[in-house]
Amino acid sequence: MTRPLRRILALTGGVGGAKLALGLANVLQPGQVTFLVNTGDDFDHLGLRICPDIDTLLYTLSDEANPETGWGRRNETWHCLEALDQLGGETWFRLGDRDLATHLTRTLALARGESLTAVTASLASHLGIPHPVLPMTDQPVATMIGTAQGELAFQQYFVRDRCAPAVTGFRFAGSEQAGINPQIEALLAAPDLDGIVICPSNPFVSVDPILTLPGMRAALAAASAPVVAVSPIIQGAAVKGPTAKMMAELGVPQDALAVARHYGDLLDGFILDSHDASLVEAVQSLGMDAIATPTLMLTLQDKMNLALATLDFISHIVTSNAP
Ligand code: FO1
Repeated sequence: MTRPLRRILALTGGVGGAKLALGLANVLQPGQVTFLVNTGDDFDHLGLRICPDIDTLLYTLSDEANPETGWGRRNETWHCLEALDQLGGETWFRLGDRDLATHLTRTLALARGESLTAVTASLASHLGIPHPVLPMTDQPVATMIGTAQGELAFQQYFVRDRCAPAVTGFRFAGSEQAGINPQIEALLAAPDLDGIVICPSNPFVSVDPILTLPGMRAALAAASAPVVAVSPIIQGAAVKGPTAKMMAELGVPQDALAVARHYGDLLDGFILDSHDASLVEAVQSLGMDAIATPTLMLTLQDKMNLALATLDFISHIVTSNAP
């Protein structure tokens, strides 16, 4: 017999993570799921504070996301960017007219002294999102990409250089001075937290900035809720983004097993795609539970199905761990 799950915490980064987040948001009640978002991608650009992963999640949860790119807003226009180009401004990072309203609102609020947590809560509320969306920290953390040509700031590597440079390692500048968002710390200690989900985001640049925050791994391990990750790799390839390319460049095998090994003893369970069912036993031999289920999320129904499968898996782990 399994009992209904109470509260769930979902760790998420960019576009891949936001898909499962949307599934969870659709199958859970408001108040049942909290989203913990990577802020290592955040940067200052054109005088504005840009928080790409927060905005991708906010737009996805409010049905405002651009369906072609997964980031930015739907029905976007680019008049400001075109005028900027005419004036010789920087246009490699594409900020749409409607998207600019978010960056303006955030930048002004931060300048007034509001925390990123407060600004994000206000944006989420104005976009009609009933679930808490929490930045991993209120202090600035900047993901830096080590490459053969030297270190690059994340968006220079990701957008300007289109992930072309071979990566040699990662650094999360400011992480040592950053504190875990206090609301996350409280949730991790809450007795009704029943599950922690690591969404299928890039392990190196979307999830590791979260896990590297001082005390985060220990707080996740100390939580009574099981930690379950969904593989961002299917049959050796990433659905979107540079995860598989990074694995090859780092000399790590390009498969879902390597992702499970990367998270290691943090995990109680790992979800593989059905196409990788042959890896279930190898993942279990790492000392965690494992299942294989369809993880490719093309439709809203796919996202909800994966969310339900993830919650079932958590229930199964909770039940089998019960005294
Ligand atoms: N990604 C791109 O590939 N090109 C862009 O021009 C771009 C602009 C952009 C603007 C606002 C925003 O919130 C996100 C944007 N992204 C863009 C996506 C973003 O940089 C990455 O997807 C994430 O940082 C990786 O998770």
